[in-house]
Amino acid sequence: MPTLFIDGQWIRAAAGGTREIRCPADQSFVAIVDEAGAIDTVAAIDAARRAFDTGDWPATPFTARAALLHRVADQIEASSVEISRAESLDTGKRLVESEYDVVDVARCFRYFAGLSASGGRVVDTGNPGAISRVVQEPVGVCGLITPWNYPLLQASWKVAPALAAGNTFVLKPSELTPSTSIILMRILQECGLPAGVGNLVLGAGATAGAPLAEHPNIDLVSFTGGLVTGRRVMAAAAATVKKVALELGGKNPNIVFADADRAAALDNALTAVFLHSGQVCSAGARLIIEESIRDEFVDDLVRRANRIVLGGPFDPLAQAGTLISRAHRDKVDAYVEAGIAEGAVLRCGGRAPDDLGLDAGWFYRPTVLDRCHSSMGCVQDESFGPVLTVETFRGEDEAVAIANDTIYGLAGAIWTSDASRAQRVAGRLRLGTVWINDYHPYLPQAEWGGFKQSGVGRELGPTGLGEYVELKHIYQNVNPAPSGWFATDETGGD
Ligand code: TXE
Repeated sequence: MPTLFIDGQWIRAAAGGTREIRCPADQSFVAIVDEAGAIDTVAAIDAARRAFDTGDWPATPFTARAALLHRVADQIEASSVEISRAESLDTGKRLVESEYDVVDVARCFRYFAGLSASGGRVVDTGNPGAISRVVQEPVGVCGLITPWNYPLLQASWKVAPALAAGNTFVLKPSELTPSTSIILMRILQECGLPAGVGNLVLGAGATAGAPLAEHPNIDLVSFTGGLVTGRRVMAAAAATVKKVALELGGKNPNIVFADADRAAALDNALTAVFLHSGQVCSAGARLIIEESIRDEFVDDLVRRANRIVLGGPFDPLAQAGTLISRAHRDKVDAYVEAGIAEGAVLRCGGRAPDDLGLDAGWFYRPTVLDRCHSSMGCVQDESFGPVLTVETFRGEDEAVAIANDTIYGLAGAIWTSDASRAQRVAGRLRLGTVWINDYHPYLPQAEWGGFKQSGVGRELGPTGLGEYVELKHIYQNVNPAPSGWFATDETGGD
């Protein structure tokens, strides 16, 4: 079956290219999908442009758009088994994690279905003869570029608000994980999305993705992925001054004070960094711990990390899965090697597992690098793997200074039993999300995004919808009259 969806049709790539998808946990065959080139992406942009400029969708009443989003959420829930399985096969993540993701995807569509984008406000003109309104309108054609770690979830964070606000879009998921985006487009089609409103292109970033940042007919590009690619997307978008939203990951601090609930802090320090093998933009990859408790805490953490069971997506005993690709595992390994060369002490992991049955996958043992400090590359750079660096502090000021000493600013946590300290420190951290005595929860109602080089703009929440909205000021003089600013024929001039 063709897998590009352009102008309401499932089609093959113009040049006939295809790509084979294999499960990173064992290299088993998953699918062959079409590989778009720039020509296909431009065709998709043209379709989205026509649907926006001449179609009904942007002016469709919000209630009708919301009803469609609810139908999509229903269908996602009804297809949960198929979607979770497809997500796990593409990413290698454990099935239970994919199942959680599908619940969140449906929730995201419902949230944006309930958030009206058709509002506006009346402005006091100070003139009884004039009416002034600021109204919200869709931005236009949106280029949506997503990564491989949470393929459908990240697509839903963009597709749902884009549609809620009345935009049309071209979605380009990661070339490594296309399957659930294909299912999403099928569901959108079944739920009655008009032709051209939603389009899907699959393929490599440099060919299929780049036109979404460069093309003058794209009004907004929303990108989630790596920092280097994000900078490239932003630079390309500058040529046509399009709106840009970027979510670029982080190097997130997890600060543990000596007065924290030790058992909870320890358990969550493991989840913070090793969930999905660290391939999470908000992973708590920097443990910043009060010096007085460091030895015992880190010893316990290493003991627990050593016991984490790795396995494939359908292994019921597995607690963590594989990395996405050989290239990514090589990158993580090189990062650990560089950390050791810089003086970090390897406490556990630092290698692929020896377990029989895992040798065909790109697994990497949970790794702890001890005795780190913030001037080290392994603390500053995102590994995006199961690697924790450990730094210590004495006192609140030093904890804050160390945590903020990074180019990133996505998320992080504070563990303490002192509520006023928790609030004080939360206020001083330059992060888009701060958790207190918890790690990882997010809500579709609350904005998600980063300070500093973690990104531009926000996803989720009312501000997440706002990225997909343009504001227009409409001023009407209900009693038109000459302004008298310039001389009239009667009053002067040559
Ligand atoms: O992501 P890329 P990669 C981080 C993580 C990881 C690193 C690189 O540190 O190791 O990024 O990962 C598309 N124009 N994150 O190389 O390249 C690409 O096809 C337009 C953090 O896999 O950023 C894919 O769809 N698009 C992150 C998407 O960009 C382009 C999640 C992301 O790929 C493009 C993933 C171009 N020139 C990795 N080049 C997070 N924030 O959650 C590539 N793409």
